[in-house]
Amino acid sequence: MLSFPRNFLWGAATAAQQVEGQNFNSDWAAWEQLPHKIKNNDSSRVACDWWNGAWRDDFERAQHLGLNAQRIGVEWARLEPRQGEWNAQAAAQYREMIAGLRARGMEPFVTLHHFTSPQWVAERGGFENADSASWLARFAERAAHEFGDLINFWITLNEPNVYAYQCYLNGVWLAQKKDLRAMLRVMKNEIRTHAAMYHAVKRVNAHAQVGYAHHWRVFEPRKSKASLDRLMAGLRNRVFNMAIFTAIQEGVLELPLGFNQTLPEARGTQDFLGVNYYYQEYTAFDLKNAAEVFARSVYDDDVKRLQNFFEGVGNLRPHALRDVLLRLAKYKKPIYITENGFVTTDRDDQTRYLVTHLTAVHQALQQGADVRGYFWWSLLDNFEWSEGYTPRFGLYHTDFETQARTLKQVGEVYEKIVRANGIDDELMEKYGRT
Ligand code: IFM
Repeated sequence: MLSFPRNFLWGAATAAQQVEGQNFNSDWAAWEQLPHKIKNNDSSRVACDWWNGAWRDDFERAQHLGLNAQRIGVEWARLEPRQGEWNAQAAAQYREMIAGLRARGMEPFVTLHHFTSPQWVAERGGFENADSASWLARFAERAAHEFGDLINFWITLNEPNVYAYQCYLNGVWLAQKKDLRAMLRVMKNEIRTHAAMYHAVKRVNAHAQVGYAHHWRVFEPRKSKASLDRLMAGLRNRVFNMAIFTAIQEGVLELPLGFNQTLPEARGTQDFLGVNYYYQEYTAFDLKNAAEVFARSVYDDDVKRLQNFFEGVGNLRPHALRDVLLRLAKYKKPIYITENGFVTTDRDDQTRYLVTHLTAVHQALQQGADVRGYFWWSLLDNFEWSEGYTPRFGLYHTDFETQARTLKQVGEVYEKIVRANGIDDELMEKYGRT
C-alpha cells in the first residue's frame, strides 16, 4: 500500500465558466459567439448548469466520493458586471455554494480569475492594460470581505502562462494576437496583478493562504543529441515555466521579461505552490515557426506514447510530475496539485494516468516534497474552452442533453484511493505500470 500523509487533501477542480452556465457578462461568453471559435459550435451557455442549482447534487457526488476538498471559481464578470457595481445576488449564491462545500466536509479552494474577465475589462484592453492590477486587487479585496470567513485557500490567477500564450502568442483565444511583445507585456501585468491581489486578500485576512495555479510543462528535446532541440527545450522552459514563477517567487524579472529588474512587491507572494500538471512535451527547433519563437511541439508516432492532449490519448510520463515536485521542494512551501488530469476514450488509460501520477506524487513525498493535496481535473466533464464539450476529463460523465451524471471508472478508482488514503496493491498491480 502506498499511503499518503494524514490530513492529505483529496479534491477535484472546476472553474466558473466551465461549469456554471449563464455567465453572459464575461469576455469569453461574448467571444465564443463569433463563428468557428468553438469546436462543433458548442457554447458555455448551459455547461453543467451549476448556476441553476446543479452544483448541489454535484457537491453531494463529490462528498460521496469521500473528497475532503474542492476547487471552484467565483466569477468576476458576475460579481462586478460593470466597473464598481457589485452584484449582491451573485455574491449570495457564491456564499451559499462555498458554505455548501464546508457543510459537506470539503475544504474550498477558491479561484478568483480563471481565464475570464468582465466585458468592461476586455473593452479596456484586459491584461494589456496596466490597470488590470488595480481592478483585480479591488475585486480580490471585495471577495475577501464577502467570503473570507469561509475560505482558507485562495487562488488569485489560474495558469497566467497558458492565458498569455493562448491569447497573445498562439492567437487562439479572446484577444487572438500573435505578438510576442504583447505576450510579455501581459505576463508582466499578470505578475503585478497577482501580487496586488495577494496583498489585497492578506490585508483583509492575514491568515489566509494565498497562491496561484501555475501550469508546469516539462519540455524535452525531440532528439536528445540535437543541440538546437536542446536549446529550444531550455528556452521554452525559461519562458513558459520560469518567467512568471521566478518573478513571483524571487521578485525578479529575468529575461525575456526584463534584465533582472527587481519587483519587490511580487517577491514571496505565494503561501503555497499551486501546481497544474498534465504532460511532458517534446520540442524541436523549427526555423519556420516564428510565432512559437522557433520551437515546435512534436506530436507524432515516432515519439512513443506522445500524442495530442485533446485527441484521445495523452502522454504517460508520470516521472515528469515527480520531477516538477522535486524541483519545487527547494522553495520549502506547501505544495498543492491544483490540477492534474487526462482525456482519453480508453477508460483504462485514464485510470492508469491517475494511478501512475499519484504514484509519482507519492515518490516525491518520500523524497521530501511537501505535497499536501491533490485535485483531479475535473469533478465532471465540462466545457473545455475552444474544444467545447469533446474532451472529457471528469470523474463523472456528463450527458449535456439531459444533465445526467454517471460515475466513470476513473471516479470509482479515485474514490477507492481517497477512502484508503493510499493506493493498494491490487490497484498498483492493475494500473500502476506505464
Ligand atoms: O480545462 C482546463 C483548465 O481550465 C485549465 N487547466 C487545463 C484544463 C484542461 O485543459
